[in-house]
Amino acid sequence: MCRPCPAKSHADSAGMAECTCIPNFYRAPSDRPSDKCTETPSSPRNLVAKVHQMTSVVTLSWSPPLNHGGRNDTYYNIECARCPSDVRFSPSDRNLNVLQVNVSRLASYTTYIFNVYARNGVSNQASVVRFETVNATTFSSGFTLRFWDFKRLRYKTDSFNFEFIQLPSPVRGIIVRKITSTSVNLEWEVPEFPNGEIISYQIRYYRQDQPLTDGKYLTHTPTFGNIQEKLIENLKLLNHKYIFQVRAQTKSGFGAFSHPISTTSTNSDNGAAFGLGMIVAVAAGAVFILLAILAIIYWSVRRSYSKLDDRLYAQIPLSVRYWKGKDPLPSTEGIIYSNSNGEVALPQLTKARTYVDPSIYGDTDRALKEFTTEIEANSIRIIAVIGGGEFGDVCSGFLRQADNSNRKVAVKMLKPGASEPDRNNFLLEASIMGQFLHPNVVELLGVVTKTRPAMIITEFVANGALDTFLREHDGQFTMIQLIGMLRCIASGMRYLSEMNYVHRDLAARNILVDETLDCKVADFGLSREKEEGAYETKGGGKIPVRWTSPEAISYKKFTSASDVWSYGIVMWEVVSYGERPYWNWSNQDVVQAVEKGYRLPPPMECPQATYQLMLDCWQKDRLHRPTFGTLVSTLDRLARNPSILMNLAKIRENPLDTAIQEMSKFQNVEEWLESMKMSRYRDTFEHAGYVKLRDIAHLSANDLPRLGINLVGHQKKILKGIQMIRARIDSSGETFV
Ligand code: 32W
Repeated sequence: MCRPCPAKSHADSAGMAECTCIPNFYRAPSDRPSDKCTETPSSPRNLVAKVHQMTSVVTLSWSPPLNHGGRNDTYYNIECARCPSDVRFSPSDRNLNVLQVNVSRLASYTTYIFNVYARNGVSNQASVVRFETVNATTFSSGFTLRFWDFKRLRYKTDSFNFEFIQLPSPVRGIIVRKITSTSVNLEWEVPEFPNGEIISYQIRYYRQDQPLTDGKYLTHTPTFGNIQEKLIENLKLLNHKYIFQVRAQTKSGFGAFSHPISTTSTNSDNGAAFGLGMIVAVAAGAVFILLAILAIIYWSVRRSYSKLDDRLYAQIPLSVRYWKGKDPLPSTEGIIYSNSNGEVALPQLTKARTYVDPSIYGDTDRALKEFTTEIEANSIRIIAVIGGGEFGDVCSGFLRQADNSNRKVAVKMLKPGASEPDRNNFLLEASIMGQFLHPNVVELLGVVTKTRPAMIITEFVANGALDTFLREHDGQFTMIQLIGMLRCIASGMRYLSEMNYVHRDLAARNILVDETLDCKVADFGLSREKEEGAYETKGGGKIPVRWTSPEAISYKKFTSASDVWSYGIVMWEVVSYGERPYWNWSNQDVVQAVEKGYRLPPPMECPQATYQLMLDCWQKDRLHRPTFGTLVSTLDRLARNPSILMNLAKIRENPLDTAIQEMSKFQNVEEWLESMKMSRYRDTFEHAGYVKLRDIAHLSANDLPRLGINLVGHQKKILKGIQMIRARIDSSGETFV
């Protein structure tokens, strides 16, 4: 069969087996020879970058190219020149078939250039790639620490801003090139990760027999090219050994110093006594010998330092800078860079007063009068329902204030038809909240008790509950932002514990997040939001089992130390972006596992130090747990010391994890036997009439030989399995199939 060449191809003569593509047109490897030739797509259109004010997440969106090149396999790649090494593209930066991508974990107040490439199946063969460019400047990706003035009940004017910055990595390949009796020519390579434009290099040198503090510093302006060199003069090399180090500086600050390199003295050069020719000859000879020695030293030093080098290079060039004041970025003098311990004394907070248990008033109305303000119902305008609780709905609304301005508020309403005790409990919560005033505790504005329905009016916190908020922003925050949120919660809890208030229900669902990511502790009371499966009735009271310490579960020992346990769970929820603690395990399994010493594993990308803090909160002995005060200062130290945060916790496979998960998997005797690798006794149990798990729960050691299970090892294994089932039935009353 003879056919004309397909589109965009030609044949040099008639009857060719295959047609060649015309210039700039191609066939993809998967195309058939009979397919038309196609070209690369034109560039994406209407590329825009939107920077999210709060998270500094950059959203890039674009429209498809006008020309798809005659194909239908267009895809997009994103390139970002100076993005941090751990930048995150969601869903991806490669092979995108969507028209939008989120870029997160960018540095604060930095302008980034993004290229969006349109590609298709023939792009690999073409030399031109078409792209569109856009730039975006981020806001803060750190957090602000504000201080609360207890005397004036408002923020102090001083605050601290913390953020990660990228510093240049250490310079590489530092060597001494030329050496005379008084000078040295130092050479080095530019850092592997400059993380910005290098403004200068700083050379530090000191005599080996003198302390580092007597060291001298020189500045070198970068020259073009990979190798930089600097002549260092006025040295006394005849009798002394010198140590040299170099570091790079960008506008973010100095990187770490390179490994030290040393030079050894020579005493053969005796300048003045010799003739000029002699000097030159001796100097040349000395230099030659020295160079030979140095070359040997250089290689050996290089080798002995290569380990150190690895460590330096592995050190991710991140640091923290922080500054006082409310502005996003102060003048350069105001910025304090963290040093290796990063210690700075932060102002101490004034001691708070003690909270009064309103139930001692006996009469709710008296407690309310003491601690709350009555608000007229007609000054409140309800807008929308934003949540529901056991005692009624939570709504957003506006409160008309004395100066006639409207303030956005949250209104918790008592549901119609609530009983008198319900109403009392509902309002008791308000009289607890009314005693607190702290930036990290949700603020009560007033109550409506004179008219129905009764209402509790609080400040409105823009981003709602922390657990849902984190789930909606999965993976979008820097570790320092997460630490910032945790710091807020710890600070609010420190305040509450100083007031001798025990929360009993600290959980991410009871934390509110505002527009600046500041967190506020909420929910004071007995009106528990009924989250699916979060609470378990135990002897009258409801207990959020997964968040509660063992001593509080077993003998109702609720203290600030049990709040600290819950705080550890909240830390885990935060770092895992709202994962449910202990996943889908049943409450009984959680209690048993925790009792046996099992603890939640570190969430993904969790710094070891953060995980250690969680483990500290989950100490079995409550007296060994940290206090909220300690937690706040430890978190401050973490926020100021990024090198600690860089060391991530290793996730270890915990046998108990699998054991418990296994345990909830099987539903009948057959599955149970299989889980213990004891399926050989399947018929034994079946013939004896044991099918359901409940049937075997009462079996004892004496029953097993009767069934025909005679091996002692097998008996032990099966008995252990029976005990686990019994424990499960005992603690739950759960019905087994
Ligand atoms: O977006 C939100 N919810 C999901 C969609 O709803 C339709 C949301 C946004 C902001 C807030 C809540 C949800 N903010 C907020 N919620 C509160 C609150 C203050 N702000 C919820 C409860 C309380 C205060 C409160 C707690 C205890 N007692 C009284 C009130």
